[in-house]
Amino acid sequence: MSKLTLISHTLCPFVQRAAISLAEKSIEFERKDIDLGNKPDWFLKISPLGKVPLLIVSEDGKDDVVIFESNVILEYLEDTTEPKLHPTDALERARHRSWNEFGSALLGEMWGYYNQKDQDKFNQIGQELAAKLSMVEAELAKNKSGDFFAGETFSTVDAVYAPLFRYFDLIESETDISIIADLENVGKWRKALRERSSVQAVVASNFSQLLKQFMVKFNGVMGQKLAA
Ligand SMILES: N[C@@H](CCC(=O)N[C@@H](CS)C(=O)NCC(=O)O)C(=O)O
Repeated sequence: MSKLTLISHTLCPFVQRAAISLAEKSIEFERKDIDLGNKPDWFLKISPLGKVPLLIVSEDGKDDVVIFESNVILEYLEDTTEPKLHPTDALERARHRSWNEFGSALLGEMWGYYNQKDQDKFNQIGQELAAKLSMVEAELAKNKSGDFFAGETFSTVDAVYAPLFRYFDLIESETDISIIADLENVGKWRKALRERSSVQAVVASNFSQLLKQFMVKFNGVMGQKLAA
């Protein structure tokens, strides 16, 4: 069995997706959080993009292998470990991968949203985020039962979106912004993810407070609302 080390950061949503998958599969791993504001030399040497997460796979008698990019880490875990979170049907699996890519794009937009200093651009990104999540709402409506992306079973898509929804949870609880609150299926999905033990397990108990401090520091439209 390989030894797995997840190079992480306390707040990183991309790290969380890998950690959630590992928790769902009950796989032991070592987590090493680093300071992204002061990246250690050993990290810069092994991270081609200078980003977390990295999954270091150590096997007896072999050189360590560094896997980077969170969706690739999820795929590696799907290829090598049980239970599978991906569907068995190839087309369904491809659909899940497509929505995982969409989830990465949404995280990019979320970053631009809470960084934004210009009120008009902030409003525009908010509308774009809401429009994209309406597409997710329509996708969820295809399920006959169950509140996860695939209905009853937890999948990698759940691991990918759970960290995104933490931003919305914080924003809705601390400001007057509720750009996706009227999306019914997304609302049920968010609740199911919030209650999932693997999702809860991958962040510190003061995560919301830390995330709030992080977003306030940017002193953008969102930061000012959160600080008020
Ligand atoms: N596409 C990458 C994104 C990872 C990413 O953006 N990580 C951020 C932290 S959440 C990072 O390491 N940023 C450091 C930097 O860009 O210097 C993935 O999916 O793994």
